[in-house]
Amino acid sequence: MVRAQFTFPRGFLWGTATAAHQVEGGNAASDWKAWEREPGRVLGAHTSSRACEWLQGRYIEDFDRAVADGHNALRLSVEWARIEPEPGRWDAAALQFYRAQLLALRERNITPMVTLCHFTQPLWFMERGGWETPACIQLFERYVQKVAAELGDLCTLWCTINEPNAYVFAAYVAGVFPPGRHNLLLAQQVHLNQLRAHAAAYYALHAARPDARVGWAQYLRGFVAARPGFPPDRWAANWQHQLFNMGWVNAVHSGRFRMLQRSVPVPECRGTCDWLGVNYYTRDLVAFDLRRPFELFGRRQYAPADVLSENGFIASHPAGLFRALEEMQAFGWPMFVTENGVEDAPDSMRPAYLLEHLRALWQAVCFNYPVHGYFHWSLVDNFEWERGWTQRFGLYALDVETQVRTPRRSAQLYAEICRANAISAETAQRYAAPLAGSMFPGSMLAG
Ligand code: IFM
Repeated sequence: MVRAQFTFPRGFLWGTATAAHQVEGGNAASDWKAWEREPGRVLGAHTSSRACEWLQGRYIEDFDRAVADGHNALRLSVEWARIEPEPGRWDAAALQFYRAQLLALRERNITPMVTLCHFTQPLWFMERGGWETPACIQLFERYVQKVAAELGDLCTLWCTINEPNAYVFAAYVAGVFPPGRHNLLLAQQVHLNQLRAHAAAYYALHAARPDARVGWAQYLRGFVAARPGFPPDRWAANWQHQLFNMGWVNAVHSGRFRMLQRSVPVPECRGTCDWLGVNYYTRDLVAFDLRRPFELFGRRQYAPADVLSENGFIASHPAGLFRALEEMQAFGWPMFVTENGVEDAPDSMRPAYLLEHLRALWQAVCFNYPVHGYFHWSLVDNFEWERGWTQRFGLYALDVETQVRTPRRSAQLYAEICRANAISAETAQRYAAPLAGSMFPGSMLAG
């Protein structure tokens, strides 16, 4: 067999991404803990409960798994509600808990990337109006200053806010995240306030640590006109793309934030990006639909021929990852793929999904797009928000009761890629034989 392989640049970061609320457990002072207690909020009345027991120290065994699998980076988040359970009161034990995590990563030569806000907030913050009022900017800044002072010596890569667009959609449009609102105008205000809070965090981190490299993780979803020859579909797809995907990106680039009814100057946000995180999972076909004002008159659906994940949540479209990176590289920022993955308990789709998305990533690297790492979502199955434990994104399967982790085949596949810093034809052949021929065309796989 020809020993063909797609090789990544030296020093490329390979890891997984996690979020505090989804893996730690016992997150008592957060808005999500309260939300989970309300009937009907989470599928099957599931709760995060002990999650993956990182709070009890199981992060150590998970970091050991990561290092054994050849990962050299890991993205995790710190929990604001744990660090500041009451306004202005800092919890020393919580800060110590995160210091211990970062030290454990350093001992294993794993580069940490720390997210400061991943979908959860302290309950007290939300009771004061949360991100709806401009006061959120100083409150977030104060929290970030504290984290930078306490943890800044242990981390360089900082992600201010995870997927602000997905958060705003879930919490203020679809109403499936706390505070469960359905208000487009408020959604835009929250998006703007978070953007300003991001900028304040950017400067706070740089003031505390000149070596800090600060970005955010942008959820980028593909939006494609369902009927490309039908202008209203193209209009609806473009609107969704501009407002959902590009709002923050354009604002940080230009210093102007575009809202539905106007555009707002945000000069303080301009340039607050040392790197851009791309979270890419899937793409939609968008059809114009007057009955969907909340979704900007676009009805989103997967194409009939799409390969869908276990619960139909994700359609595999690796070309969308390439396209996202292509569009983003025009801004000139270094990039990481900060999330990508698929819910798939039986691991029947994940090997091909992973291989095809990594090939798309490799193509982007070959085009000299400045992508410096990839973080798979996720290391171990974890609490998937309003879908509870019904969706399994882990390279390792989790038995929530016993906390036993079992590697899926994809854990091995990903480990081979991380260790080699490359995807070989032989690896593709072993994990996704039907795909290998198209990934490595010609006769090289024969014999
Ligand atoms: O689990 C989430 C994560 O918290 C944010 N990005 C998408 C993931 C999978 O749905």
